[in-house]
Amino acid sequence: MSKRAPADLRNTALVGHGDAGKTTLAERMLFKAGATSRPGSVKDRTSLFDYEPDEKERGHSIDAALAHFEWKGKDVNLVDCPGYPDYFGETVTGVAAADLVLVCVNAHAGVLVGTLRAWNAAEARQRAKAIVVTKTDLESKRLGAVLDDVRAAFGPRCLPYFAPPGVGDYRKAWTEAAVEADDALMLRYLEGAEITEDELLGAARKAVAKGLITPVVFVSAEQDDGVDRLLDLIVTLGPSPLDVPRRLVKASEPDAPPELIAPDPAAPFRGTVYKVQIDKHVGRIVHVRVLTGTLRHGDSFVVVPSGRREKAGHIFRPQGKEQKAIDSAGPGDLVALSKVEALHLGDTLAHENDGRIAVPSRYPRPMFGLAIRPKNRADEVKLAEATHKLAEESPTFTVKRDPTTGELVASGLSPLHVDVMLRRLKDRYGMEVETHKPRVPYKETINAVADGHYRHKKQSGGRGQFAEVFLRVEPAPPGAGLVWKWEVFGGSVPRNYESAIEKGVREAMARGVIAGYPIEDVTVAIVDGKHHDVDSSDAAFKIAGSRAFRDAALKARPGLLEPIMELEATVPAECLGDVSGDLNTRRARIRGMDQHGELQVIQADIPLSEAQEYARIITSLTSGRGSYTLEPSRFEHAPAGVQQQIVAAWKPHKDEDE
Ligand SMILES: Nc1nc2c(ncn2[C@@H]2O[C@H](COP(=O)(O)OP(=O)(O)OP(=O)(O)O)[C@@H](O)[C@H]2O)c(=O)[nH]1
Ligand SMILES: [Mg+2]
Repeated sequence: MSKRAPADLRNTALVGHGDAGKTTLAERMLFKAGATSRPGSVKDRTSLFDYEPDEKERGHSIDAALAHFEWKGKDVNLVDCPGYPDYFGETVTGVAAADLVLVCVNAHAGVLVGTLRAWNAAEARQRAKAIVVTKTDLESKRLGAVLDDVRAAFGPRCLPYFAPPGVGDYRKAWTEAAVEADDALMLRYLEGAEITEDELLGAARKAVAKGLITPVVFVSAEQDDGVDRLLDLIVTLGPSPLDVPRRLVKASEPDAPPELIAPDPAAPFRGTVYKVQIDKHVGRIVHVRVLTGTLRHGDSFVVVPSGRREKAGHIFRPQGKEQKAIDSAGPGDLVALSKVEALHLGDTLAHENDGRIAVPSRYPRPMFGLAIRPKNRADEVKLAEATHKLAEESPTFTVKRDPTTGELVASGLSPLHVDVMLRRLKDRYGMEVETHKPRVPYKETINAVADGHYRHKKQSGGRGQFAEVFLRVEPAPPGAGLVWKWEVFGGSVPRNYESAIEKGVREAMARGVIAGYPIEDVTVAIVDGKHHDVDSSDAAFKIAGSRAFRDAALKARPGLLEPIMELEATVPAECLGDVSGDLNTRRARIRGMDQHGELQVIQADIPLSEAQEYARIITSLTSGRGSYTLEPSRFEHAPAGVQQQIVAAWKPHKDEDE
């Protein structure tokens, strides 16, 4: 490919609900532009975008994939994103890379939850947008109604770009919206002056970049209808990287209003890592978007804000899974670097460490977890390495040891997402795991003030063991953990045993007293005790501290705290009754409801134990048309019924200090 100016570059992402026909459309665009000799097909497993073996097998996209082509002298980068909510992290990735986001709406299905979420992801990053109505061959007679649906959901600024038959005439609305982006033109328009096509086009381009107009195009990738018009739209109305200032913030104040910088090719280099990929053969591939300046083969740069210096070896331009080496990359270029082990997703790279980073993308939190264990116990270390690699690639997938339950928990956006990742664990790294539902990490606490006492005495010939501790426990505020007090007067317990006693108390707290979960948020005051000059020791005081605490905690009305999550469910309005009714049976408290066109958003607080299976529940309540997010919020006292069940199920093991 010949090297072009940034003004001729068009970074474009295809997003939208699953099955909208995005990959098929991307293939058709590549083919029409002459970049491929025939359009690849998802069904025949020949798509250049869905190149991973599991994408071919499952028949849908899982990872965002990039390819490029030329159209009418412009250089188009196209990122095809998966549509299913299970892989929503990849939509965020595609939006980060693009200047124009094409939100696809299946003509047959209309605006769906996935369409709304994709639109919102583009809005959140202030990207220019266009709507692509796909599969028009299935609904050629209803396109006017589809446009109405789109305008109801995304506003009256959604205007058809070349209306097909049956879709009214929007020329006047188009002109009026376009001149809004250009004050001088607006004046002339209001005075009734003649406005040329070129002037109008210039204004329309600005209007699209500013979000004043969202063009709507109608295509059938399968029938090859409207695809060339979409390509024309991208190159004529889509912003170039030079039209969109990049947003920087101080690494130390990421929430402050961003500073805008012009994407100048002559400025010093700055770029951002928008995707990390671990390839079986090539190893680590780091995808970088150049923000300003130029990156040349062999240049070195620093990671902000750590200041670590790295070197760009070869610079590649991806075409699906193929990588072609290029010499340099300028503003807007989407390039891949290999053999740079220490670069991570979201890193900002720059010529010098000035503490300024690109505004980071926001990914949804993993909300469905499965506890995992290697089938072969000897593989613990190998498993940790492999899951680390997987998690590096996928910002919405984590593998962490739960500090409370000790379980290794793999978390993703949905059961399907976790399933896909665990299959990759097996296929790519040969690691097979057993899975089970994770235990809920409850906590214990106390609800009253109580005194505790223990006298530890053993005489078994030779030197004995002696220690006696009196203490008091009190509830402490949430989040306080352990508040430690030493109230011993007169030296009945020498201060040099304090740390041994505290150690004993902490061990007893970690073991819990009613259900085996750690006790938190208590004040422990050591008030009195006895020691013996010969027989007392740290070990003896540790035991006494531990037992005295247990004695007090059991008398202090111990109780169970359960984790509460913030749930946000987006469902078709007609499912609202079923979804909220179901939430009421799960001890959830509904905090708010919002209507967005045909969709309803419900906010609620729900105990984690009731939300672990929510992915399956919402799918069945909405026939797969609902989606949700879940964020940890706080701990609350578990109701008596729940507490009794968990306490009854607990089988205490013998005290470890005996
Ligand atoms: N009738 C018709 N079918 C189409 C058209 N485009 C795609 N399809 C079919 O729709 C199905 C889904 O197409 P994909 O291109 O995989 O859709 P996608 O949006 O990439 O799906 P995800 O990646 O899973 O989000 C396939 O069976 C295609 O053959 C079209 O223009 N008309
Ligand atoms: Mg796809």
